[in-house]
Amino acid sequence: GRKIKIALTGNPNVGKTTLFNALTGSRQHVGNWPGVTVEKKSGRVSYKDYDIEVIDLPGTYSLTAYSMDEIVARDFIIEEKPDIVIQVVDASNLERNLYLTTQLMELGSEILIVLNMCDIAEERGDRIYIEKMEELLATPVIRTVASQKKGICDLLDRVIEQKEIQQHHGHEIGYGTEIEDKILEIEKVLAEDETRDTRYPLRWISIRLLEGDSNVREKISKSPVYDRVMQIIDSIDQEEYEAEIADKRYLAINTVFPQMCTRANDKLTKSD
Ligand code: GDP
Ligand code: MG
Ligand code: K
Repeated sequence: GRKIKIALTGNPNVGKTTLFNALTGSRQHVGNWPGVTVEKKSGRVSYKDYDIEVIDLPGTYSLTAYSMDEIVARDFIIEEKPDIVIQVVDASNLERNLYLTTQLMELGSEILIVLNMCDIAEERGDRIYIEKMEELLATPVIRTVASQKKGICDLLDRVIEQKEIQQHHGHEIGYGTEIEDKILEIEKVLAEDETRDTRYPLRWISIRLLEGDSNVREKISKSPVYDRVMQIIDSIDQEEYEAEIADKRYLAINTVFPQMCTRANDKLTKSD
């Protein structure tokens, strides 16, 4: 069959492994990521005319390089370029899960959001407006209850559709004139290095450097333009930039979140 490679990502305890098992059954392989003691799980599913490879990435709250799990997850997404990155989201904890979404979008990957644990959200009386969510995030959104194997076929159908359409999904966040100017400045210098690893998006590297990401810094340390990039970084108040970038992400989330969801608690407060 035709090949599709998908990666599962998401915060810990959102049902990623349960979904992975529901998708791949016994066709699994467990090993380690090269060079590190982080577990790597991959598996296969044959669906319609497709041979789909599924990678269960380590669970992470963000992709900021605070842990080996985060580095493994983001390097895989950038270097192996899965056709689709599936973010498994806990529907009963949607807002908290969106921070990772903003970071995934910056990696430039095709994203599909799986809204898992819909049973819990429903039971509690939360309402999530799927079409609004798809529109605001510019990604497909599929409901699942992985522990009951609900929504699996819908998900696979959508994966195939997204693979065939190959249109870019996901909104990027704007960080305001000052930071955007710095991002452009760094991008320009980085682009002069013809030996650079082109799998890493220039915008992503630039933002990460402004946030003080030492792992990304290490990655470009052998570059002939390294010193010039560091001059730009040294010219800014790095901590201030880091805080402002995080603020802009939370602002973006706070803007879209109330439009895509009404929680049972919200309704109670309104009628008070
Ligand atoms: P992971 O850390 O993201 O890999 O999460 P797991 O797959 O280990 O799941 C965490 C817990 O949530 C387990 O006890 C699962 O049985 C449970 N779980 C997974 N999906 C669902 C779901 O859709 N609804 C409910 N109610 N529980 C789920
Ligand atoms: Mg897991
Ligand atoms: K794992």
